[in-house]
Amino acid sequence: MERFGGSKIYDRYEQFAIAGEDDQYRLNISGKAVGNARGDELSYHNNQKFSTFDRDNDAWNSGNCASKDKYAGGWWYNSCAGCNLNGKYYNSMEFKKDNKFWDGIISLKTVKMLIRPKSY
Ligand SMILES: [Ca+2]
Repeated sequence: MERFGGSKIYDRYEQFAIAGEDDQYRLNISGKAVGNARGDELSYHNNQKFSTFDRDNDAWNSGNCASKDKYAGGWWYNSCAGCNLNGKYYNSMEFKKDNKFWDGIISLKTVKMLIRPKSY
């Protein structure tokens, strides 16, 4: 992940698996996260099904995280929050400051998710 300004951060998991359609592409990660990203935001979403704007599979009972304007993208949402690499692109490192949002969202300049076989 690259921040605006050029610094790069990453997280690595020993296991990253996604279930099939019958389990709504549930996320399964394990293994100690290695990396220099702040915290381990992805583990918060572990074991969640994938949600989209028209498919609410998240753990938030009051609505659909994927259809909220501040997140605006499909992800393995728990009860929203945490990280979302499919989130809205703000084209700036600035926190979103308008009053519609209760907290700040930081947009990253670029992100990549790389997966390789365990035997690699
Ligand atoms: Ca929900």
